[in-house]
Amino acid sequence: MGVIGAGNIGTSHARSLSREVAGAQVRWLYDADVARANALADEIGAHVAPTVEQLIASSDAVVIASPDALHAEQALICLDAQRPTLCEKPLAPTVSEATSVVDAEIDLGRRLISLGFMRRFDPGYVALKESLSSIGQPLIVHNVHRNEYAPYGLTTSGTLTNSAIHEIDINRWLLSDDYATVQVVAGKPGPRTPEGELDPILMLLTTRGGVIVEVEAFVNAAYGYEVRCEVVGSEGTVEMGDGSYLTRRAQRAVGHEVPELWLGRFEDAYRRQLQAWVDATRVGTTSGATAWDGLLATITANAAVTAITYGPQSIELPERPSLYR
Ligand code: ISE
Repeated sequence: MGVIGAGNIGTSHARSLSREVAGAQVRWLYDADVARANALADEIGAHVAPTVEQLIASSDAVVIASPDALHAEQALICLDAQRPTLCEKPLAPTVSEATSVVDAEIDLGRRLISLGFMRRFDPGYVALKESLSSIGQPLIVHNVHRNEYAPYGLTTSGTLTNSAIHEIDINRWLLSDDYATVQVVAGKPGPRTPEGELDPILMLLTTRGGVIVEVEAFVNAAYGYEVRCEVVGSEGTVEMGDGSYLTRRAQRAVGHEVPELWLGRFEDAYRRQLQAWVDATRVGTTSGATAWDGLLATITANAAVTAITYGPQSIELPERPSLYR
């Protein structure tokens, strides 16, 4: 395998592929910061590739964990070289770049991209999806997505295309439904919100089947990282908490620790996602979300960005190509 990017998530994927996931070895790493790539390469016994192109040419399969704006151009090189690829979300921040990847895959006539919407592998979300049949018809989904501090200094559009895009994908997957409309409501900024940005925000989506999906996205929530989801159905509700399983009582307080970053909360999901991808790659298929799912999420996130300025938007989706049926 080759891993592009030795930041937070690239490091986590490279370590996990080397130590926890069966059937894969990380041979190549690339990062624009060579010192960072060298340190990780020494740690896991890999080599540093001088360029992205060389990494892709030398690897049987590739993980793209670079900054969002580079995902599409690197995915295109992987497709050109016909390498199975696990591309971190988002497929791209813009609709035109995401479309170029889907078009290239269609031209190739084969699916090679698996998209890193890892929540689809999270035991909490999997259990939530399985339990939906016990609450009648889903009517409303309430979502909370909070970061302790804005990762990578996210701006408001980044909150939608990088962070809340997880809710866009996971609710579509939970409900097996596509979106029809989106609007965004912003209140007063918190004291940690940078000048000119909106945070927290509420994104309100409706699905084609008529379900309301409400998302609180708060990237400067100060106290830690938290993700919750509650589905309200016609016969009951089911709620996924923040994924903590231990309750601690000490110093006259009861509770549990809140992680700083998503890597803690979704550790299991990331590992399961990598194992599923390696297993799929070995038999020539993909796993989890596809490039098509990535394109739909990027279209929806960009409609939400437009909604900030122009009010509620209807979401126009292209027709699903046969490669993704
Ligand atoms: C980050 O890139 C992730 O993917 C995390 O899961 C998400 O919670 C965070 O907000 C994003 O910035």
